[in-house]
Amino acid sequence: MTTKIISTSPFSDQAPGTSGLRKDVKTFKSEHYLCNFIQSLFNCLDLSSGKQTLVLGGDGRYFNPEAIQIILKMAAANGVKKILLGKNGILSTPAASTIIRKYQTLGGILLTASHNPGGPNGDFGVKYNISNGGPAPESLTDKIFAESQQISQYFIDDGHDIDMTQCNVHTLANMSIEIIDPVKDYADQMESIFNFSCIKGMIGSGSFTMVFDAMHAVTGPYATEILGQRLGLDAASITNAKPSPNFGGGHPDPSLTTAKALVNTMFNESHAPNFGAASDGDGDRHMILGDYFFVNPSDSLAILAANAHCIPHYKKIGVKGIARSMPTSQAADQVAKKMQIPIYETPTGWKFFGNLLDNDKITFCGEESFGGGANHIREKDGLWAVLFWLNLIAAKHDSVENIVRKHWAEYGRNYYSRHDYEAITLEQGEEIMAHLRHRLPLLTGTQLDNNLTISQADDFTYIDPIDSSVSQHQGIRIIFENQSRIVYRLSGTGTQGATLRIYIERYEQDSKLHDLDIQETLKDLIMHSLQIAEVQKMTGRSKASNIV
Ligand code: G16
Repeated sequence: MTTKIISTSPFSDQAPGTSGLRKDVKTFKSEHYLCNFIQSLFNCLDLSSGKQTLVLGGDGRYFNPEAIQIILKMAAANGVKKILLGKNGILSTPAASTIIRKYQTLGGILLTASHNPGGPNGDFGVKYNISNGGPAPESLTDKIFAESQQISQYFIDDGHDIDMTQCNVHTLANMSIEIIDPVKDYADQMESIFNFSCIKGMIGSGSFTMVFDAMHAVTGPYATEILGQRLGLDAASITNAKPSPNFGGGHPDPSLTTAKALVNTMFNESHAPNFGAASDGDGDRHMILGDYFFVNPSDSLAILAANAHCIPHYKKIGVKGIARSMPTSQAADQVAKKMQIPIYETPTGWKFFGNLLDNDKITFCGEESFGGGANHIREKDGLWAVLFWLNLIAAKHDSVENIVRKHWAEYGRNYYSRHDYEAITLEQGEEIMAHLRHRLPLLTGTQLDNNLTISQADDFTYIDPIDSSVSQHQGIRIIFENQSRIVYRLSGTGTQGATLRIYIERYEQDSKLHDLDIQETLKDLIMHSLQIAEVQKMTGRSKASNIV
C-alpha cells in the first residue's frame, strides 16, 4: 500500500457554517472538494497526541458510503492510529457524541447535512466534533477554513475499500478500523437517565397511544431498540424506521410543514394518538405533538427544565442553569428566574453551549430550531427529548396539551414565530443585514405605536463566560419595553443563496389570553419587522416562504 500525494488548489467556499460545511452533493462530489476539506481538517489536528482515535460515521444519506471510504484512506495516509466507524458508516449525531465521550477519542468526523434533503440532487455535509463530543468551536473552524484557503496537496492511501456491514476490525496501512454498532451504547445511556419502567408501564397500559416518525432517517434503529425493544412499543407505532439514502424521497425535517404524515395523523384523524414525535436526518432535532397540539421548541426547553424534578436523574443532579440561543424565545428565562438559576443567551449553534456544559454552568440547553439537550452529551438530542416528554407524561399522568397549558398559566406565554425568506440572493441577505446595522443607532427609543417602544437595538455579540472568546455579528436584536422582540439573522445551514430568518416574540402573562392565534397576536410586530428591514423593497417578496 502506498500513500499518494495529490496536488490541488483551494476552493474559496469552504468556510463551515452554523454546523459544519454543507453544500449540495454535486459540489461535494466534484474533484478534490471533499479531500481538500478533510486534509485541511487533518492539518489542524494534533495526530501525534496520546489520543489518536477518531470516530467516523454519518446520517446515511446519499454519498455517505463513498465519502467514508475516501476519508478512511486519507486518515490512514495522515497517520491516524484508529477509527471507530459506525456499522454501515451510519451514526446518529447524538450517538457520535456519546461514543466520542465514552471512548475518550480525539474527536469525530460526522457526515451529515442534518435536516436538509438528501439524494443525488440533495445536500451533503461534513462536520468535526472535538474530544468533549461537541461541534468544533469557532477557533477551530476558522483554522480549518484558513488551511483550506492555502492547501496545495493532500494525502491518500491507495488501499482497498472496507466492508462496513459487519462489526469487525480491519487494518488500512498502520491504521486500525473498528466497526461498531452504536445503538447499544446510546440506548444504555438513555436507560440510565430516564425511568424506563415508568414509561413502559404507560405504553403497556392500553390507555396511551403514540407514534414516532423516524422520517427514513438515522433514528430508525435507535427508536426500534429503545421504544420498541426496551419500552414495548409496537412496531407499527414507529413509522419510516428504515434509513434510506434519500430519506424515502422526503425532507427529513421534523416541523409542521415537512413532517406531513405525522401532522396528518396527529391533527386530522378522528382518533389522534396521545403523543406524536419526529426527529431529523441525523437524529439531533425533535418535534413534539399532542393530539391536535403542537409544542413550540422554545416552550419545550422551558417545560423540560421546569419539570426536571419529575425525572429521578435530574432530581438527583439538580438544574445548575439553562442556556438558549439568542433567537430562541425567552420562555426559559421565566423558568430560570423562578428557579433562581442562571440563564445564558448564546449565539445560534450548539457549539456555543460546549464550554458552559463542560464547566457545569448549565444542565439544559435548547434552540428554537427544534433542538434540546442536556449535559449527558455535547450535541442536541432528538430521542432524549422524546423520552423526556414520555417520562413527564407518565410521571404526571397528564396530556401534552395540559402540561403546556399549565406551564403557561404559571409562567406566562411567549407567543413566538419564525418567518423565513428562503433562497434570496447572498447580496440581498447581506444588504438587509448591513442596512439594519446602519439603522441601529437611530432605533433605540423609537415609539412604533402606542404599546411598542424600542428599549434596545443591537448587533448581538457573545463573550464566552469561560474562555472570553468573542463572537460578533450574531444577529440583530430589536427589544421592546414590554419584552417583545424582533430578531434578524441569516441562516448558516442553507446551500442555496441566503435565507433571512425573522424571529418575532411577544410575552403574555394573562392566562385568559393564552389561547390566541399566534400569527394574529404577532401581527403588528410582524408588520414592523418587515418595515424596519424594508424586506419587500430589498427582496421583492411580500411574504415569508416558510413560517414556523
Ligand atoms: C444547526 C445547528 C443548530 C442551529 C441550527 C440553526 O442545526 O446545529 O445549533 O440552531 O443549525 O440553523 P440556521 O443557521 O439555519 O438558523 P442542525 O440540526 O441543522 O445541525
